[in-house]
Amino acid sequence: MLNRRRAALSGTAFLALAAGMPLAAFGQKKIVLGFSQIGAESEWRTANTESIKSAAKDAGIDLKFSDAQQKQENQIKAIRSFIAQKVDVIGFSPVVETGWEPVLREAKAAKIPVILTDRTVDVKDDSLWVTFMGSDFLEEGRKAGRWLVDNVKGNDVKIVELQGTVGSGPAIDRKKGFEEIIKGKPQFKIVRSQTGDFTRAKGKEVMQAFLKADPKIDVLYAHNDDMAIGAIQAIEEAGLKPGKDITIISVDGVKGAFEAMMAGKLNVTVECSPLLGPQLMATVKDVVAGKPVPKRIVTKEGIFPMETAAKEFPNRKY
Ligand code: GZL
Repeated sequence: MLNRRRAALSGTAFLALAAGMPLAAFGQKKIVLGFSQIGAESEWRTANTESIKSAAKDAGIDLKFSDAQQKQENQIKAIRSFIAQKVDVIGFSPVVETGWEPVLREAKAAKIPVILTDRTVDVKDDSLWVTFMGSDFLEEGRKAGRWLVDNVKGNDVKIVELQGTVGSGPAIDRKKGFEEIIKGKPQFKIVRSQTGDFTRAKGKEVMQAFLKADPKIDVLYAHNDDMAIGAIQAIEEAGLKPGKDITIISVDGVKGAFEAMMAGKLNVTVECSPLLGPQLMATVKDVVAGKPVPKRIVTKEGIFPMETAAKEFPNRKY
């Protein structure tokens, strides 16, 4: 096998191949990236997928893309299929943090490096993945909490919370960061908290239940804009004014959130950028070339209150 290939390769390339580097490492063929995406549950996810697909095209990387419809078993199946296809690199956004060791060990045994994007995994052996690129969800939760403390007055502020997908990194850390800020401030109480699974439909359904159970709700903290937009529909159908009767704090910064803020129905959104495609492709090329990459790449993000929405909206890329 090596002899046959030796004829087609230069000396250094042959030595690198013999050292186990992929042919793609020295431009002998297109890099093949297998990517397992969570699903299409939100505007954020759609923008994330678009960023990955267009960046792969621009980078000349052969992308094998799979949509898991928010099911971990589908992501595991996709990763196994990428291993069988002997892709050069595997990338994925893990729908939840746990349950990944077995399939990541299979990828390591097959000598296929794994890049985590957007969300991370909770595994003991961090040699099972090369790098995690994505937002700091804990800080996003803190930003939401700080905005609340700075902008919502009163000595008995009742908060309801729409959590993201149970067990996912963003849901765990956005909750933790928010609670860290309101801890020791008894005027702020989370009176109800339930998952809306990051979708508009579920966000509306759970908010309807909250409104039935609690006539007095002062604030909604939603872990993403899609759930907040669903909740806005429920609040209006209950005859209340979102953004006025109930202050709404959300995360992502998608176009729908800016439109809601310009309509006066959403008070603030904490930015969480889905535009990870270019950074992912650059990192894939570095990994294939054997260059060192940082274990953690954090995306830089801001916060957009309602009063900034009209000015910022034309600049939005997702
Ligand atoms: C955050 C991402 C979350 C978004 C949701 O990086 O994982 O998943 O906040 C999306 O909109 O569904």
